[in-house]
Amino acid sequence: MLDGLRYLPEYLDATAQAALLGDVRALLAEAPPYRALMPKTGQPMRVRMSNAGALGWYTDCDGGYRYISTHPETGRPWPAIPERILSVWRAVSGYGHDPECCLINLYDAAARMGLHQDRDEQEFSAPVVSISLGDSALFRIGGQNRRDPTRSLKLASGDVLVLGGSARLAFHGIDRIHAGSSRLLPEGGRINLTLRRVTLPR
Ligand code: MD3
Ligand code: FE
Repeated sequence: MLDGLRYLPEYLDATAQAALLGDVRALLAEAPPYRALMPKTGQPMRVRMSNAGALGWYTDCDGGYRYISTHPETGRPWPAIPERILSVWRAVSGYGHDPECCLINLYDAAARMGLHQDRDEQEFSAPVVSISLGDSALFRIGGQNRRDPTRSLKLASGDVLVLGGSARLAFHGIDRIHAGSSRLLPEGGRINLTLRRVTLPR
């Protein structure tokens, strides 16, 4: 059923994780994290976000889920996706074009992400690639219908997940963060990088 799910535990060693974290810190200095607002309700998401790449994922009260090319607060274009992050995509995606979006999700110990599908893109034949840094998370993934049975995976710092095939449109979410499970981030919490192709390559 989830034929396109590839779990690559400990894909990044400690040195690679530290290097990637340095890249992420530089990105966040350029494009500060913000709390996106859920469509209609305007309820702020618990997870703080930022983006790199030509297109950044965003939501607010009026506009709904979408991709935008500039930071909602600074008005500047999103910073480019760092080469080290692109090389993970090139090594694992099996897709012949680079991603357009690197969504950076920042979780504190109490943050969760409800079960959802990623379907704001035009290109679904490209996989989504996820890189976890910092505290472990309990990740849950089901099928293409919200009520399909789910299974859980623990995502630890350095793990990479590739979601292609039927997994690309599977419902998924983060049930909890295991505070104190990693020493990569002195401030604690978890960083997830999600790489996505948004438009159809021309
Ligand atoms: C399965 N992020 O940003 S990463 C998201 O840990 C998101 O921050 C979670 O879901 C996080 O949309 C989960 C793993 C992941 C990412 C994208 C997927 C799983 C996915 C897209 C389709 C199916
Ligand atoms: Fe998602």
